[in-house]
Amino acid sequence: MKMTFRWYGETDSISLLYIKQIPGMSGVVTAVYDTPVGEVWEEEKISHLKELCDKAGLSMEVIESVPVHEDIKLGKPSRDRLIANYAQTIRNLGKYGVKCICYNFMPVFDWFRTDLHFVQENGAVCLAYKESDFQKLDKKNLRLPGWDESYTPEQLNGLLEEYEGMTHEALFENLVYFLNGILPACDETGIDMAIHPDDPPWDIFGLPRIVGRQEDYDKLFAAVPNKHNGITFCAGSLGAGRFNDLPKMAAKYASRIYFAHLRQLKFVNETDFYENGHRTADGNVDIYAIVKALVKNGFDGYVRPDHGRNIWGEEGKPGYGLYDRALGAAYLNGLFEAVKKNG
Ligand code: DNO
Repeated sequence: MKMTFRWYGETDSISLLYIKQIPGMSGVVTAVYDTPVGEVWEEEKISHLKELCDKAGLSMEVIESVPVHEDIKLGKPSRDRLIANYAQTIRNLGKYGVKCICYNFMPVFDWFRTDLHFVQENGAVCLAYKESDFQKLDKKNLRLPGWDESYTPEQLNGLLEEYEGMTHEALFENLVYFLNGILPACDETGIDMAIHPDDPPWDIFGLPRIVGRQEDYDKLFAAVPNKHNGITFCAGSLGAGRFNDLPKMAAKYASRIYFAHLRQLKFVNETDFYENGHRTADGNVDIYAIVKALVKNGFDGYVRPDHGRNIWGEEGKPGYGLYDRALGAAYLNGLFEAVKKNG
């Protein structure tokens, strides 16, 4: 296992030096943030990032994310050019030692929470999801902070219209088409693709979502068996779906899991939850059982602590402050060590 930490590039308020000070930290997970979605990431930008990481003594082997253009998800004619660009980005990343690319195939929206500043009783601030708040949202007028990409209301409405009538099956076929287009670049470079599950793992705003349950993965690997077609096992995303048995999924797909996002959710009723510290005892996700399932089944990929709370007065990016994620990394390092030694 290689412990990593998400770093939002030079504008991140958390420095590489601080990340390096976290015990057991082997590298960062980062991205080129200033290239429009669909364009090729230039080598100069990649090499600049890599140089900064090298200087800090941190590896840059995981990219999160190379975003997938909506035209690819929609299956529009422009997709062939965009897929060729994506493949070129993979080749460019391969030249700088990148081994794993995390991406997602969620239409329009990335991860979704109804509250980015939920205050817990002890004063810690975290992300939360409340079904009744979600139901009150007007999808045509959404402007939520925190996504990798956000749209103007006009762009958003245009996109939502383009997706009208999109079925799960059609979206799945577009995913397969995309993978078949880029996997030759993965075969050449050795880079593993790690699809991030839908968060939450169900359809939202009438948009189909296709990566969030065990049967989705079975279907994906049957359609595209290439070993570079793999998973980001995100405990928080998959765990939001109470139908998922996470340790079972971790065991079953361990050989396809190239990257694990480990984090905790605390349910307050059947549908509503907030994100908590990483410990197994602090929520409903059995982090211990997941780690055990991964280790026992030969997982040897990258791990990162995922969304943390903002604690000790920190006012970090929601989910991405320094302190609680550092505590998460320390906890996860301990768990992996114990499970490896004692089972
Ligand atoms: C949220 C993240 C996601 C993730 C993308 C991967 O905190 O886990 O935004 O980076 O879905 O493509």
